[in-house]
Amino acid sequence: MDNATIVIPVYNEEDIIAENTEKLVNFLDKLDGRYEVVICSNGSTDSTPEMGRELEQKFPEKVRFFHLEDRGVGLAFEKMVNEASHDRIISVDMDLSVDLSFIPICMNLLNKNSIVIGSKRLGEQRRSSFRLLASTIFISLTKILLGLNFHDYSIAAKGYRKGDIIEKLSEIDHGSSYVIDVIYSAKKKGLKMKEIPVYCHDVRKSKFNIYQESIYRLSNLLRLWFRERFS
Ligand SMILES: Nc1nc2c(ncn2[C@@H]2O[C@H](COP(=O)(O)OP(=O)(O)O)[C@@H](O)[C@H]2O)c(=O)[nH]1
Ligand SMILES: [Mg+2]
Repeated sequence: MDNATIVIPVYNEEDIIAENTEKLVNFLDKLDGRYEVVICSNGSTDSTPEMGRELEQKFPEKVRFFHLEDRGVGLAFEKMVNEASHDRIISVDMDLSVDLSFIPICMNLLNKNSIVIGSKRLGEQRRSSFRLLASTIFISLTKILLGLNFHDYSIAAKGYRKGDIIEKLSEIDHGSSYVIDVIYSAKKKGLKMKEIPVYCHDVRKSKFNIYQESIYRLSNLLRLWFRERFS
């Protein structure tokens, strides 16, 4: 039997949090094994926190909600992993833009891997051309600078074994670069990782500012490279 904790970071998601959490719960109910959905908001200013608490009431023992004051998906990830009751952790976005079939496949792969990387590059995706270009450049640089050969370092569609990543958790970046931090430290430890294609349909406006996010991610990448090279 496979048990898993599904983690979802949220920021001002009042439009979709109720509907999509219910959709996810219905999907997970049909799978074998026990699960919990852990949702963590940081700094949401709309009614997301109240709605999150209502979801906890509506789905006791299935949905847990946390709210942190400071923004940053890395902070939310750290909180959710610390809170997770199961060793298999699967990260998805609140817009459920990645096909949910990733979840059972990932659960299974986590039996033999420490990290599973769902990659939109290898699957189909309908995303804006600017986002595609920015991610192509970023993925190439990650390969050149850190020697990481994966194709997707976004938050969604990633699986982690809690026991394998917990040690470095307090050191991860507080923004979205935490994904690279976790994967890079797993590579250095020689942990087993597996990349699989995912289907992604994402047309809504990002909650991230794409320009700010590109600069932030790039500087974080350079910082990691610099630290490795000169320390
Ligand atoms: N906890 C938390 N979640 C965030 C923050 N910013 C974005 N998110 C969530 O991260 C997920 C991915 O956001 P989305 O806008 O779909 O990203 P994109 O489609 O990859 O550009 C969604 O569930 C957002 O609500 C944040 O500062 N804190
Ligand atoms: Mg999205």
